[in-house]
Amino acid sequence: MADATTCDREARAILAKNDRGGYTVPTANLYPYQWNWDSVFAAIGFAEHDMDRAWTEIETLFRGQWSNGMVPHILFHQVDPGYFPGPDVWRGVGPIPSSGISQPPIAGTFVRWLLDRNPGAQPRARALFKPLMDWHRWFMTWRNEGGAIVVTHPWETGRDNCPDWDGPFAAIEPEGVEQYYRRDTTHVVEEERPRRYDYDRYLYLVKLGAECGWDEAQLKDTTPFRVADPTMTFTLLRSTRDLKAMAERFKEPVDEIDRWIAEMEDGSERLWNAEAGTYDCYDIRAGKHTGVVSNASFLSWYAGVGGDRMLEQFDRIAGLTKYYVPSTDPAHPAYEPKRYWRGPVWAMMNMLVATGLGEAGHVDRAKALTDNTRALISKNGFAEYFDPTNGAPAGGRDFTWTAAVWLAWAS
Ligand code: 9YW
Repeated sequence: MADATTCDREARAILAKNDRGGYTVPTANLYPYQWNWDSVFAAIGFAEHDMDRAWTEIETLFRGQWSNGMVPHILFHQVDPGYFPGPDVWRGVGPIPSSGISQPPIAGTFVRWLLDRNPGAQPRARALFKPLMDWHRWFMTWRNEGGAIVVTHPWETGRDNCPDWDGPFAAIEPEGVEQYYRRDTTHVVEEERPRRYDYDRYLYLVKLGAECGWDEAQLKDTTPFRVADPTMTFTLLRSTRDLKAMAERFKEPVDEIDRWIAEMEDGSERLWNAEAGTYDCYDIRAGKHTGVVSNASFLSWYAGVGGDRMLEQFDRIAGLTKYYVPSTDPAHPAYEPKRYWRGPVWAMMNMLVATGLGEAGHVDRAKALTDNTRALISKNGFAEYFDPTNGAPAGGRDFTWTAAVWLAWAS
């Protein structure tokens, strides 16, 4: 087990190593581009020792914003053949080659977080305020199903192969997907990555979007995959609350923001699966809940909804494995402790969950979760994710967001 000072040093070195000049990659080789929410986590890591660099990370991300307000999940600043699917497959239509979908909108929350720590940078936060509003408006216009926020691709939630997609995917026949060559499994062992079955469907959905030029109006009617998701709904709701706080500070109007908050507070109820006693996904096409307790279910405190509805589930799951929160409930039949979002622990999700718990007054649980995650990292390194049963590192190594949350916790 490395001591805290050694870990701090290592974490800073990882951010420096993954810095490509104005933006960081999640990790070399496996993910050689700028990812949306990874960059926001990178920013709070940089904030520990370099505030200017922290702001730049988010500013670079917003340089890729589309004219309709969408901020893409990947920006392909420089083509790298080590990653598939690249810009030629996605055919994004923004100012920088990009994917055609978004990612969990945590930027508003962490722009406010940076501003609180660095009030002198108010002009930089102000310059980001309108782009943030435009992005939120894009979600509320195109991805709003009665106040629950939907995704049109699993990659959009950042929880690529979680069992929530098993039902919606079973209804999809991935016709017309050309032969392809995966690169991810040349970097990471297959057992820790999504299956071929999932990749076929990921690519099918990319093909559908690219073929219509990522026309949201058309996709809304035609895509077979339209699923309301707790990661998106809860991060957007939380980020909208933070936008409101900034609007008040900047003396900007808040009426539209208030409407969004009210809508999403109502919409969160659509994600409450009373039968299973959890927040989960809701498959709009099939008209049913997905029935999975995931680490995203516990973002309800972070969003400020549901009171302590999830507390019993939280305590049950926290007691099942040595390290928590596993991305899928270990009691679920689809749980696999090493396979990506089907079981492993993700440090950055834990940071969001712990933030919500702490704010809701569950300070002891927030501290226990943070301590558990810090012990996991100091014993096993800055991996992309970890096996909850024994902490074994999995996926990519020297990972930006694991290093970043370590530093954010330390600062
Ligand atoms: C993809 C970069 C991304 C994360 C996601 C994670 C994975 C792969 O890697 O996605 O192609 O988007 O699931 O949360 O942002 O670290």
